[in-house]
Amino acid sequence: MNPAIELFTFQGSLFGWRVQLALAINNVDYVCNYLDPVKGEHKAPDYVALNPRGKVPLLKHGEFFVRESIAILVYLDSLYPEWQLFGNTSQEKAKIYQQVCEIDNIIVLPLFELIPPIFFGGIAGKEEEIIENFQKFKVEFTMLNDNISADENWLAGDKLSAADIAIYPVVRFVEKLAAQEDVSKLNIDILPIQEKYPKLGNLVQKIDEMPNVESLYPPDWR
Ligand SMILES: N[C@@H](CCC(=O)N[C@@H](CS)C(=O)NCC(=O)O)C(=O)O
Repeated sequence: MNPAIELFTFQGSLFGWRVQLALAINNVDYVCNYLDPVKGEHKAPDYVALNPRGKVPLLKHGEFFVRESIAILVYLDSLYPEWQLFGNTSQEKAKIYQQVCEIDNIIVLPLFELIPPIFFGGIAGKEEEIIENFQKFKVEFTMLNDNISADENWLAGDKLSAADIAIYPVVRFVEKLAAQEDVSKLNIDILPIQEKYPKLGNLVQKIDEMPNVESLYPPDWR
């Protein structure tokens, strides 16, 4: 019998959400261990012994551990070859990794500037910086939207890939941040995603409609 799959994540972790999506869409049973970042559970010695970086997500499969959301997706995709999240042909693989690398090396970065003031510290005095960071998303979302071809509907090819799974939580986070009451007064003009970036909006909507995805939406965001 295959060993159980265990995931360590936070409720509402952008990167953990990717792994949860892949497992949920494919109906894989797994044990989800939610760590509490407020209590610093990800820095506790027993967790750091498993993941020396003290970050989530972390996947445990038997005695094997893997961290980094994309590396976890690669591992799972190899465990379940029917998923084909990383393409088949050389060109499909290249296109998917190109998009995933751009998401993690470029597109996601403004979130690290936006999340602390908007969710935790307060935006007073930081309005200009907030607007600038949303502006970066507007540029990137326009590019992503333009790159989705009308007949293929996905970021890198004609079916769901790791690139789509990687961008989904980013879009949901941007939506959530832009909808905060104090932020919405800054006239950022990025919402609704469905109207401003219809093909990208359609992509996240299609993922929403996949099995079990709805239940992964962070409960305290509703
Ligand atoms: N590149 C990593 C990013 C992991 C990451 O930054 N996780 C955040 C939560 S979304 C975390 O663990 N933060 C806690 C910390 O850095 O102390 C991945 O893709 O898994």
